[in-house]
Amino acid sequence: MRNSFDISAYFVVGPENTKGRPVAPIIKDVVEAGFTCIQIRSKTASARELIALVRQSADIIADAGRSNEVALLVDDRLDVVLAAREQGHKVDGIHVGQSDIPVEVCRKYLGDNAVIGLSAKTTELFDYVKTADVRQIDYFGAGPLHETPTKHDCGAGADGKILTRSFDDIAELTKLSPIPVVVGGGVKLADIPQLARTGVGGFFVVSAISEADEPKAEAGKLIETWKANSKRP
Ligand code: TZP
Ligand code: MG
Repeated sequence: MRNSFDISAYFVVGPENTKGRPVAPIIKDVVEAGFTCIQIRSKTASARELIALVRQSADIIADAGRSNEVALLVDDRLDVVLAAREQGHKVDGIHVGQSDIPVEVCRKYLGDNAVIGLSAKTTELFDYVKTADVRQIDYFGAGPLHETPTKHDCGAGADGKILTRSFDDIAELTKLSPIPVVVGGGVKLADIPQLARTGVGGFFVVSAISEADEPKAEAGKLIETWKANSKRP
């Protein structure tokens, strides 16, 4: 999976994002619409709830016949990834932030074939992506494009002010980074044409889909619009 993963259309979700609706049917919609990466992320669910969601997601991806194309990742929780794997579920990797479990430790426990993503530093972003040791990392998450209620502190600097990224910033970041970059934070359908034209590796969304009245239709529109505007093959 590490050599073939695709971050172009990346959905992040947990039970706190779905307006009280069950998460698994929304994941099914998104996988069927053609998303390439699913990240389970919850700051409220228990370990058991997360493991169950990982199991359901792995089954959904397998039932769609897309286990070799769609990466299933978990935010932060190395313990959940290990427990789910121990129980026989296919989880491809983890996404961590700058204050989470170090990527070297994740790599040690998850193996060479795992996909490991890291949220890039908010401050001094350009210098950071140029100089970071990326040997253990498969992609950077970066943003936000806009302030977002889904993650209030996303993009906050030391002074608490939120720093958002312009499309020009994202194009520059894409050129500087030695590994693929996926951009999110406040991304909506209307942003996708310009975002795709920056050449960045992909977009990630939570609420654009998880709060939509019709998640499958919304996921389909996001993918179509990305493909119609992306410079990548
Ligand atoms: N990481 C950075 S911003 C963000 C995460 C998980 C949330 C993005 O949510 P939304 O609803 O797409 O703005
Ligand atoms: Mg984190």
